[in-house]
Amino acid sequence: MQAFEWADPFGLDAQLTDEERMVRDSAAAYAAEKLAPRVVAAFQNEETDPAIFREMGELGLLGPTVPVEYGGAGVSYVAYGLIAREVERIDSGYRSMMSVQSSLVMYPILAYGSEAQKRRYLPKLASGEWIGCFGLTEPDAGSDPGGMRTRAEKTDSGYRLSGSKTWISNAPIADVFVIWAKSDAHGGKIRGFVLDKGTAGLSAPKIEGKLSLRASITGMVMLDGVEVPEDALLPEVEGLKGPFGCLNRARYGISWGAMGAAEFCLHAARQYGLDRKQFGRPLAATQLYQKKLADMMTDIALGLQASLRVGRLMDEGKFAPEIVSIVKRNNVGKALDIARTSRDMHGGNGISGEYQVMRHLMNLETVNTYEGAHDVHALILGRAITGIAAF
Ligand code: TGC
Ligand code: FAD
Repeated sequence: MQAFEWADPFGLDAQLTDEERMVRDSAAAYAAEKLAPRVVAAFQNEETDPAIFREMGELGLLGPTVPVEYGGAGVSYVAYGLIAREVERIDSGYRSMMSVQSSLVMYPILAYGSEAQKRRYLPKLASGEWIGCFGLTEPDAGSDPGGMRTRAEKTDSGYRLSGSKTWISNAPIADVFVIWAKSDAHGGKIRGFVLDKGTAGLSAPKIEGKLSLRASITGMVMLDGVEVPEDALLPEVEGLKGPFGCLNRARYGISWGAMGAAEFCLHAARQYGLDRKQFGRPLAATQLYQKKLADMMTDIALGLQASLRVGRLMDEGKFAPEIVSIVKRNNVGKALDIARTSRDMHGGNGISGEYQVMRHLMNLETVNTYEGAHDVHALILGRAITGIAAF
């Protein structure tokens, strides 16, 4: 009989390849040595360190699934998920920085870009020399991106983009902007454009005062008649399936990442309960405390197995977007509950920055909303079950 391992009940480790274990260990070491010492102050002071992109780039953590010929590491989607899990074990904001760059900026250039766009952008994004952002959401188009107002008008030499995007991760420090707009020249269909920092009419003011994801900078993107050449257009995709193709990858990564944050909260609650005595015994010796730990461990173990299955299917090119909705919605929802329970189990100490669980809880509120809000994923699944769109 096998001994039970509470931190890995289903033997996830044994289901990975040697390469995936190596990627995970390298991400875990980086996260523990370089990210963990910075995060409490970065969150408190609402500061994003752009050097993190270069550090991650050196280790091959940016666009890890992108082929080596374009500067990526050419590893599996399971490896990508494992990176997200290790980075988000420290902070959802750091995972956000990594996953926007990887799934929302590098992926569309790889999947929908011209050869020239791939050669120009991907190596510098992979190394972290350039930082990217992804502009889909607008002030009046969040869950319903099909209602976007941003327009691309044809000019003699290219396109003129006008409109505004909001809640855009990395935008104020971005060098590369992937922007989705309705293009008059393509019958009003949504098209993707790659814009460079410094183009006249393009600006990205910071959104100040977030109470969540404070270590990850967020901004608006203002497009005031931005003129771009013809070759700024991503040639290989048209319609909402362009941005959604990117979101499938990012949402999948989030499903692993949220479990990393939840694992931090479980491990912290377990240790706190073993160390802290009340009524003459450790908190961990009480039935209620143990039940909470058992629920947390169960949800994490099930969530990780589900994400592993989705990752394997993604690597085989055989996934349906709805299974990504299942794991994004489930794992983030469970992580949010786990973070809240862990905060409670830490008593008064749970609200202090030092114990970190409240920071995870605050971050996960954003993670539950972005990349398709929790209820929007329920509606995607409801449509799949009934055949009726109830959005
Ligand atoms: P719908 O009619 O369902 O679809 C329109 C077209 O898109 C195709 N499609 C997909 N393709 C690939 N993957 C998917 N997951 C797809 N979902 C839909 C679909 O086949 C169709 O194609 P075609 O060729 O027939 O035109 O579109 P709808 O307008 O009814 O959509 C409804 C809904 C709810 C599914 C969708 O709008 C939605 O998912 N809303 C949520 C919006 C969202 O997730 N925004 C994310 C913004 S980016 C972000 O949050 C980054 S945070 C990152 C960080 O910091 O980590
Ligand atoms: P709304 O769509 O207005 O939704 C508000 C509430 O109504 C939600 O609870 C939702 O579930 C519910 N709701 C909506 N429609 C329905 C319906 N039909 N039936 C029932 N309930 C419904 N976007 C980007 O493009 N790029 C980024 O990099 C990016 N980064 C982000 C970073 C942060 C920190 C945050 C907070 C957001 C970011 N977003 C980004 C935007 C994010 O994707 C949107 O906030 C999200 O899609 C929800 O849109 P909304 O905020 O407009 O909410």
